[in-house]
Amino acid sequence: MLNEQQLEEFKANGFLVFDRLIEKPELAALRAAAHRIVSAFDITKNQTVFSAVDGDRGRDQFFIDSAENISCFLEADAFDKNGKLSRPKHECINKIGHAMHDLDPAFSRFARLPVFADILRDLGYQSPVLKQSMYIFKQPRIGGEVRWHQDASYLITHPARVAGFWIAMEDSHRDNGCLWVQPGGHKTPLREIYEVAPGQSSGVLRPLDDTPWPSTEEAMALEVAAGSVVVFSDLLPHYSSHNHSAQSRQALTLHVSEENANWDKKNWLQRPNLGHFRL
Ligand SMILES: O=C(O)CCC(=O)C(=O)O
Repeated sequence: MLNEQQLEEFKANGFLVFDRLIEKPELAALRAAAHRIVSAFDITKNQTVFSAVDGDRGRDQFFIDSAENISCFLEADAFDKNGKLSRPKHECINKIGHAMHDLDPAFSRFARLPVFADILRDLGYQSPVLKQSMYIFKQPRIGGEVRWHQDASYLITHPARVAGFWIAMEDSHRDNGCLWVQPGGHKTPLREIYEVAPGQSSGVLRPLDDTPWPSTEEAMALEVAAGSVVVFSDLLPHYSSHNHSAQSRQALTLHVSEENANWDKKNWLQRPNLGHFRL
């Protein structure tokens, strides 16, 4: 699947982009599945917000439980100043997470396409297991910023052995909040770690290293067409801006870890019931 040049690029930059790797009918099936999940979601029963700008405060039991179910999280800016939702339900959702790849037939089938396992094997994964899936809407006008972070802060293994796939469901560009990365930034230290003590329903983001996040000059915007796939290392700093445009920027992410790497007990994401699916 990967040629020598791509392997060298991944080693040097910490990420790789595959232009339009996923066919349009596959994208349409996932978008329809996401739409179905939101249609079935009773927004009067739970209005948990997902915001990635607040140092991860506000995570709660609903968030922790989403490790093993399919949950919808709302955009902070979907609420007006009186705390009422200001738009139709389908335009209020920040993301769906985190076990669609186990529990929803469309996501489950997609995540098991051989292409993902093939890429991982070429990158040196011997026994990759799927840990989480997220469908991120980046809604028009209100899609929130995802601050600079490294995935190893949230998916902790010993040794660090996690990879992320980011799959563009729609064309993604600076205006609608595309992904930004720091080429080569996977060689920088892990800056922080999000840990949940056993039995607790929220965690703490603990600083580890004061290396600054990338400057504008060091960052690269990944403006990609729908169907493109980015694979990145767990130490690669990445970010996406608020979406001020009138277009959404939907994306699916899949995160995997090496089965033999030790999954930390303080990870927020624990899967005692669903176990692990090996790709
Ligand atoms: O899609 C985005 O805006 C950010 C996704 C991300 O940060 C992640 O998957 O780790």
